[in-house]
Amino acid sequence: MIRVSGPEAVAAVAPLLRSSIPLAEFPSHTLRRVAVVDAKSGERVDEALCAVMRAPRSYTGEDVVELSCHGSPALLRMVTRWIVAGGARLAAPGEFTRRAFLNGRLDLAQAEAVALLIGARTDRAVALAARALAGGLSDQVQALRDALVDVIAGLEVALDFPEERVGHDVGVARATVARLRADVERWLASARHGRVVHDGLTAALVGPPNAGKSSLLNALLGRDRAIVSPVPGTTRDIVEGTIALAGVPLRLLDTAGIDVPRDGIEAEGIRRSRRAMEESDLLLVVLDGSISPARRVLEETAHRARIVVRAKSDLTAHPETAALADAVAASAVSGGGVEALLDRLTQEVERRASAAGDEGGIVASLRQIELLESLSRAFAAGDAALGDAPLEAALVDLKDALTCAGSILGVDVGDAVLNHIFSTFCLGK
Ligand SMILES: Nc1nc2c(ncn2[C@@H]2O[C@H](COP(=O)(O)OP(=O)(O)OP(=O)(O)O)[C@@H](O)[C@H]2O)c(=O)[nH]1
Ligand SMILES: [Mg+2]
Repeated sequence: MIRVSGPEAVAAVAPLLRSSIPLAEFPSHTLRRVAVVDAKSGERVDEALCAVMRAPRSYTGEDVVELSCHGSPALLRMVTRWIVAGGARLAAPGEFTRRAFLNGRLDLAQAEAVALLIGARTDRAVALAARALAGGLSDQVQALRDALVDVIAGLEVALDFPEERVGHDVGVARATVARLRADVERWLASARHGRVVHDGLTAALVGPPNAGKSSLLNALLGRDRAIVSPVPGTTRDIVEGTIALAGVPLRLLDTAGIDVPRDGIEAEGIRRSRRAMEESDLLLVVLDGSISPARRVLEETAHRARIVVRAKSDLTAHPETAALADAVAASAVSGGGVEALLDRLTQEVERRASAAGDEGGIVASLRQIELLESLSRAFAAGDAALGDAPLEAALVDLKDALTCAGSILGVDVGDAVLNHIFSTFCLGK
């Protein structure tokens, strides 16, 4: 689809189209069949569907023409080139959404939700981003702003007319600030969980050589991803694959077995294993269940969030390994225990992704999360100042809070912030 936005959109596209009525007379928001022609030679290159959405009722708030062609990259390049020759220019990344924001069609939290929606990798991440796009966070922050403006105005009146007992009672103001702060804390917790749903988690399979790590990776992924062999030290590079558990992308990293390296290549492999461990949210410590447990790896990972796996559970278990508390037995050969391991993993993922389900769930950009944190700090300072400092001091903090809330919605944010946000979008969005 080729999208053209701006006051000259119709003029830029019209010369390329042949249709029963001229493009300029198309009723707004209706789809019509058109022929796309080379404006110079008049030769037909495609049959397309075309819609004109007139300002201000369009995505960008400007006149928008959308042309759905058959979609060969060569054809689209050609038609785009002709439209550019007709007076348009190529859009910058995220420029349509930026214009939508600048024209008041979306607030900044919603504009960022567009990027989150595009980047969503699971149904659950899509649902969270869609809610943010529909104004989930925006409505809450807008209501908070209104309440805060009310408190600030009341306190200012009280400050100006100290004798007359008008404006806000400090006790009432404090109660409101405490309530707003509690709201922000709740949103923050929710947004942090939402980030997990959006970004996903990483789990590394670690353990001694030959324990069955690569076989287990393949079993968990349900495909033959990593090389498996009876020779210890088969895996050297990190091999990865992603599965979705509870609607959260989980990146699995298969690593080189950790032992005393026999050569430089193994030493490098083990160095990479340790780096993968550091980068992971969770470890799957894989032990060969048929031999005595590898104490070294167990000790090294003792302080980490981990699931211990007794691999090769189809073989006779070694009594010491079988005695390990809370280990999950699994066999990549028979498939036994793999479901139970996936269930354990799902529980771990679910615990990090949501404390109380997605009810009222929020996914926010990192920028929004930082602003929510600043907002919470400003409320804490404001609350303390309302307790024992002059009103002026509390007002400074509450006005800081107001600025943070405004920034989430895009009030008075500068070009630098907008450039940063929209540069992360893809072209055409
Ligand atoms: N019986 C049985 N053998 C297994 C099982 N899983 C792996 N093996 C065998 O154990 C050997 C090592 O398996 P890998 O998956 O390559 O082990 P690894 O931990 O990735 O080994 P390195 O990459 O060398 O550290 C291979 O011969 C596998 O066929 C299992 O569940 N049951
Ligand atoms: Mg391996």
